[in-house]
Amino acid sequence: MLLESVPRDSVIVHLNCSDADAGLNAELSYFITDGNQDGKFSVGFRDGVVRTVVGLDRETQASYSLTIEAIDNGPAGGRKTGTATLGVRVLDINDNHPEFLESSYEVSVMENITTSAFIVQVKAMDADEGTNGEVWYRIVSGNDDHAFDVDVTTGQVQRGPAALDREKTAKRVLQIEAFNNDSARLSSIVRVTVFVEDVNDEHPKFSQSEYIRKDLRETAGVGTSVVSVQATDTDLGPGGSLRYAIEDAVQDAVFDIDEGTGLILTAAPLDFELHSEHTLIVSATDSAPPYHRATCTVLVVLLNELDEDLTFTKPSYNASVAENGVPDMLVTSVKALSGDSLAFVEYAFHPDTISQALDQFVVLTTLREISEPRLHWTEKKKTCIF
Ligand SMILES: [Ca+2]
Ligand SMILES: [Ca+2]
Ligand SMILES: [Ca+2]
Ligand SMILES: [Ca+2]
Repeated sequence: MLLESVPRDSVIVHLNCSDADAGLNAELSYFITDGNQDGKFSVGFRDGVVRTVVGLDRETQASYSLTIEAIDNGPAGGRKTGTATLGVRVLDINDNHPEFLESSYEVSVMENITTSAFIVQVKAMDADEGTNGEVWYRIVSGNDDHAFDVDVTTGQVQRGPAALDREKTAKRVLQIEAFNNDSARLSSIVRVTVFVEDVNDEHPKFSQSEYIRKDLRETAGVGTSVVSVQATDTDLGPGGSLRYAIEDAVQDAVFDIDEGTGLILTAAPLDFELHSEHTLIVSATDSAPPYHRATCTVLVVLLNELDEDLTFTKPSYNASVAENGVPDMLVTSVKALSGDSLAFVEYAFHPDTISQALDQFVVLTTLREISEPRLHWTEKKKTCIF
């Protein structure tokens, strides 16, 4: 038995043949006559020492059966021969790396595969024998997040504890090592590319949770742009294609939305006096099952405009004053109401008011609540008609 690592020119055995004759008739010559086709062995012509000529390789040939002949030097025609068989068994050493059957591996998987789901089988062969040829596997790079596992003995790659996410990384590249688990640790590495295929697993996201449009004129016509909402969805194809809708208008439905662009328009006349602001719930929904949906709020605040008439509480007011009344005496109060929800109403005498009245009375027009403007007596006068 020989280790395959035996150096060249090593002595294997010293043949010890004997010949009962004397002189030349007993002088023996040795030859290998069979089993040495690859010339790995030699035998000393005279001394019968069998040696290795070159290094051996168990993986090429694990055993030899050498036929060795010994011939005496008797006269030609009368030589005697003897043969012996030398069995040589070559013992293994770990001198071969595991080698992957493929130069690289590529596979596609859906991003939502579950833990332990099968991904790909890698396989390496090792020409050595026994534990020297046992191949173990491990992932040496590309798996910092533990999205993959490889079975140490079978080389089966499966999903690990962490989920895959195409939106984060659509192509994963692993380096997998096949190795002999001994001190020599012969190994080789193969590249495994995993293409992560999309599924519709992302929800639309609005750029803001609330959009506010202030100062929309209540007289804005139908079709006026109000505000544009925007949502994004990072899935591919229909799973990332969004449609907008007004889900719920708390007040009357006076708005419409472009389902493709998210632009909100007025769809009916507005009226500050009816609703000074509008709150809408707007949704964005993707276009593939299971149809993920997100919502946002849109607040529209109207701008009041003077589109309503002012009316006095009475068509006419009558007041009497004593002719000896003193200046700054209260004569009467008038009150006007506005349909425009104005905070202030300003009062003044009508331009047609007669000049005597203008000389003798004054209307207080300070910007106060509309309730109490007062006419004041300024000078004696019997009657005033405004
Ligand atoms: Ca090996
Ligand atoms: Ca070997
Ligand atoms: Ca989606
Ligand atoms: Ca996706």
